[in-house]
Amino acid sequence: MKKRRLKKWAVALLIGLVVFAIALYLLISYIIKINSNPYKLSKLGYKDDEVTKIVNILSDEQIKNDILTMSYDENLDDIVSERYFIYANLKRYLYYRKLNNVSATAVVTMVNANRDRDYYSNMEETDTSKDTLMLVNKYYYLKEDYVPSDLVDIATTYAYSGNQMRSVAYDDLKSMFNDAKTAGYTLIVNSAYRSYDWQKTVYNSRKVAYGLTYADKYVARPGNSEHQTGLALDIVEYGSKTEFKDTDAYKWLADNAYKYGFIERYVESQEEVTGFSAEAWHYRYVGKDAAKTIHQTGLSFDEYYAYYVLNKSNWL
Ligand code: DAL
Ligand code: ZN
Repeated sequence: MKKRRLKKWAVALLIGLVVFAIALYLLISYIIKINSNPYKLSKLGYKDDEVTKIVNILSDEQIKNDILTMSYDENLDDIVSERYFIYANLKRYLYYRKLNNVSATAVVTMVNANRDRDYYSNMEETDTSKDTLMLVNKYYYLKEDYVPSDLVDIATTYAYSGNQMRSVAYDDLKSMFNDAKTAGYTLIVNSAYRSYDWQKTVYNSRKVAYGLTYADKYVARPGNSEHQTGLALDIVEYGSKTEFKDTDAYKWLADNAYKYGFIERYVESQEEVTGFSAEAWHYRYVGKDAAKTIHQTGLSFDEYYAYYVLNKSNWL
């Protein structure tokens, strides 16, 4: 009799413990859930598929410190999924998208190239230690007294006399022009290194003749020209009267320049990004690795710089 009562008591205790354990488990699970980023995101209004994308791409810290402090944004999931998404630009992307009804790809392209800001605004001195990858455009400038330390005269086989460029790119230029010649095209450099003062003269004369808007479309302001880097070259076909962009020589150069570390810098499809009208003749030395990536991806150098040079952590 006593034994039986004890048995019953033991069973009741066991059941009680199991129920308690289940209740505790459910409570802990619930607490963990309501403190998790996915739950908090869904509470903010993000749908399941949006939550999945966001948690797969952003870190817990990024979600906690930034995303959860902002209100729901219907463009967030598309923007973070972009190939060239840079986390540091997130708020600028979202703001730009609010003002412009364009695709997530266009948003990332424009903001990475600083095009959410007016040309020649928010200017920063460029980091010349980036060497052949230094970016000079309408947002990054070179100081008036910047002169490359390794300028060399370009032989008249390759350039009209009086032209200089950085020696770091000279061998590649010679190989490129020699191979072009073998392919049947004689290329020549019209204009290479231009000092700050020289660029000032070019820009001012264009401004006086045609006005500010026109000048800004075709010529960089002094300090903002790639020609001051000694890495930019204006190339044409020797002796040809045809506009360079309509020549086979141009076609050869556009297709092959990357193999020698050069890129066509101002292309028609990127006028909105670079801020310059297309210039079939203007080539920029960036080195072979960068030139190859730019050739393969179709990125502008401005976007390449933002993603691959400044934001290296993105691709390690
Ligand atoms: N024409 C190019 C943009 C320059 O002036 O540097
Ligand atoms: Zn040029």
